[in-house]
Amino acid sequence: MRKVGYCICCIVMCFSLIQCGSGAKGSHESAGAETPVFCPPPFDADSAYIHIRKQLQFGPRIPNSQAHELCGDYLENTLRRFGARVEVQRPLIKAWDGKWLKCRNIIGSYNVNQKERVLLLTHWDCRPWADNDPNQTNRHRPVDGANDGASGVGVLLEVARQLGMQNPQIGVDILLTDLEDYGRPESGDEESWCLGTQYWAKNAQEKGYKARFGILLDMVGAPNASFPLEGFSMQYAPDVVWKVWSVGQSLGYGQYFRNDRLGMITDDHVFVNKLAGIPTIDIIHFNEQGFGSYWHTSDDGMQNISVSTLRAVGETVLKVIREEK
Ligand code: AHN
Ligand code: ZN
Repeated sequence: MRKVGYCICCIVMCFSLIQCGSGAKGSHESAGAETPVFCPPPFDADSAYIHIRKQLQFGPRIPNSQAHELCGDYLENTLRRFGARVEVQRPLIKAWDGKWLKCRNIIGSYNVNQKERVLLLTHWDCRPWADNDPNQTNRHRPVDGANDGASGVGVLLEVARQLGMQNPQIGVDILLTDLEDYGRPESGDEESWCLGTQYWAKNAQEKGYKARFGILLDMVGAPNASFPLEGFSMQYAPDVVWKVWSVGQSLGYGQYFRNDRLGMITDDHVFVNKLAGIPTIDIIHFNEQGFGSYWHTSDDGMQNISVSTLRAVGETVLKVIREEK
């Protein structure tokens, strides 16, 4: 009985070594049969989930709060721990209500000397007001931002961990932007949103920073999420949309990466396109009914985060990166 088990184990191991070996690239390739073969680790969606929960444990990450300060430290340290070179921008920015906000954009970079680069971004701040809450008394309270904020960060931290274990061929910059969600409600004042990204993009333009393309993640954790072809993404970067959507669909995630066009959403990618000139798309959950019933309410907690959705987005983004040469 024991022997049989051992043999089956051997066969499985040999088979997986052969499989990994055939796909292996780079420095591990050349050697003979006894050399260990490096198997690229897949995206771990549970790890992304834990990173979301961790952010929520600080409390709402609203500007000028202690939770925001401590979570910012955690994000910087985590990117460093995952092998990124970390740079931080900390400007003071005046918001539409006249308040001065302590902005913190966090940039984690891989392959810093590589000229060819891809930009991945997501906002990490929380909206200070749950202004869509059905309960009037909740509307002046901050949101917990599990989906709206923490989900994109959770996915990109796990992407970072994977890139730290196996370097991509292309350079990658992971930008965690601040002050996205401080926008003036129902005002049409588009510039009151995405303050951190506006600052980053102006600076990038001045410094001559370039990337082949950018991918924004926003609200990528909802159960049965739907990511339609968003209008600004299709206007500025249709090729990037099709590249990402076809990878997502080839991995079997066509129920998330829908093929229909819907809406135009003012989000961080608009400012990266307009101000920095980098063709950038938005993977954002919405449908004909909007961004979900819990959007900007007190119900945006872990109960509305699905590991399956995180996996679909994370595997897709990581595969897009690995395929860039
Ligand atoms: C507007 O509501 C103008 N844009 C949506 C951007 C957003 C808010 N993403 C998350 N929260
Ligand atoms: Zn929001």
